[in-house]
Amino acid sequence: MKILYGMPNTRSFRALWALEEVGAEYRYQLVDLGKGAGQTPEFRAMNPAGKLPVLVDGKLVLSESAAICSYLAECYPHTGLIPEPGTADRARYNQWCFFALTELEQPLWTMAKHKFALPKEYRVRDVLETAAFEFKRAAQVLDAGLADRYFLVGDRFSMADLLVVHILSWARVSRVKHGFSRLDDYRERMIQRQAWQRAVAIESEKTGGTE
Ligand SMILES: N[C@@H](CCC(=O)N[C@@H](CS)C(=O)NCC(=O)O)C(=O)O
Repeated sequence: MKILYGMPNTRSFRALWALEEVGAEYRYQLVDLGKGAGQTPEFRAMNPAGKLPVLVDGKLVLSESAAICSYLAECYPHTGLIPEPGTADRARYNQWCFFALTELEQPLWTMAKHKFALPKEYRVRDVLETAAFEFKRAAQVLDAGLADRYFLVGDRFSMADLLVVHILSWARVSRVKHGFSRLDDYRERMIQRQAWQRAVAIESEKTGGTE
């Protein structure tokens, strides 16, 4: 059985949602980062970065949320959550996954780091405005990409949508505005998925909160 090491309201939600999308059998192992559980020797043996999520599947110990989502999609090909390798759709899928992590998420992460995640002495409040500007610029690219589309790739939901929707949700709870109503509508459509709702319910059970 697969084991997901995660904590509510972190990027491990992506892996949790992905597990629900593919219908995998898994156990959710809570790692309380606030209590230093990411820094224990046991956890760092799995992920030297001490970060969540980590997925254990037999002998495979995998970190990086996007890698976990793509891996799960490949393990359950009948779900169609990742396009076939070597196709234009797969190339486009990769494009959006890399965009999600390097362009859309990074400004949000920069804001989070400089508001609370970094030790106080490393926080620079002046970068917040720049990061907000960068987030809007990335959102504009996403908005254009969705201009005539229901999903990011082809005519079905993929893990690329999952990553991007998680990031848009992160912006929403952090009250970071992008100003594109099409992105709000897109997010709203995607979170109607039953797997998203099950993942939210699982996290809520653990915390009383939602992602
Ligand atoms: N690029 C990684 C980032 C993982 C990451 O930064 N996770 C955060 C939670 S959202 C974490 O575990 N932070 C703990 C720490 O920085 O010590 C991914 O997408 O999985």
